[in-house]
Amino acid sequence: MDKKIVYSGIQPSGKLTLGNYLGALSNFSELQEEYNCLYCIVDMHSITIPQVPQELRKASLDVLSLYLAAGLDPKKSIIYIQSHVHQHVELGWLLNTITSLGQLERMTQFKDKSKKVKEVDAGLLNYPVLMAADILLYQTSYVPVGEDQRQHLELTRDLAQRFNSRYSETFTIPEILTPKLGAKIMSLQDPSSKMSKSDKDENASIFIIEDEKATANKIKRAVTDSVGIINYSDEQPGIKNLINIYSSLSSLSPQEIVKKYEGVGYGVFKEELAQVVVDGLRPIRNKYEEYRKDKDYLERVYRDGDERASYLAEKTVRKVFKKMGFIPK
Ligand code: AQP
Repeated sequence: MDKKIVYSGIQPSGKLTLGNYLGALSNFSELQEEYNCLYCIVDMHSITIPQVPQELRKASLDVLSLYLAAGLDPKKSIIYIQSHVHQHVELGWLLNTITSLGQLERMTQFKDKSKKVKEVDAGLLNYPVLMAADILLYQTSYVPVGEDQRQHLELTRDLAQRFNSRYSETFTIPEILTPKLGAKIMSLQDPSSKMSKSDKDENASIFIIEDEKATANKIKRAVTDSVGIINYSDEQPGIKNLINIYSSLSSLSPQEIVKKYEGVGYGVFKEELAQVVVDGLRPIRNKYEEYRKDKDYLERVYRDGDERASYLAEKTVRKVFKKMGFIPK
């Protein structure tokens, strides 16, 4: 492998949202030309929140189909399922032993997600360590993820540096690759929290796969404000979020959008935004069904990905075991 490595993954923890698309998925395919890419369905992360087993199985194949529909090519990239490559869990455990508890407790996602569950399991706290293992296993240089994952990537870099200085140079230090606009897409119903596939309110998220009418209705119902003027300002977080969505799916910058809609009411703006979103998602929506129906092809893709990913992961884990003092078997 002479090209640099790109690594990313998405959890099969529900229906993927426009946030997942703009923050991650839509940026994956163009990287395939320049880098050696690994794209993972991170099912072991999903179980940090309770899952219904048959839904998890279904959602894993849904994510795989979306990867393919978004243009990921199994001949160019390694596309695989995390639980098939046991080295993720092995490296995750080893990295846990050099991770400080305080650093994990300070993670924003941990704080947010632990508020939403009755009982906080250790898996939720340790999630970023498994994520670090995912990335470090493959000597990754770049990680294309949304802005919301920056803190986890910082932890990954800290762990890699800590391991390298304690046991000698082992891991490549990865860098985050955020989308051009870089915005976190917020909930349509509460612009102070991010659009998230586990949000219970269906109106809060646009799903990549849903009826065009449902998409348009959700945008129509999106929470705005009483100012009545289209501004790109923190004082108007609902409108700002809609402008970010518009800009991410068009060639217009937020400032150009503000100019275009000067003196125009929210109703018209929302209607035109709905058209931009529906048009932007149409290509992936059209291709998705074809892949999702073809179970044999999906199986061939993930089996081949497993083989190629396992080979690379084993090389790293063997090196790490040796450096930490385990007797080779
Ligand atoms: N709202 C968002 N804006 C921009 N990017 C986003 N991502 C997620 N939400 C937004 C990006 O999507 C990728 C996959 O995320 P994930 O499935 O691994 O987990 P997540 O970040 O926790 O995403 P969700 O939708 O909020 O899932 P749940 O509800 O299961 O926790 C990442 O690259 C992320 O940056």
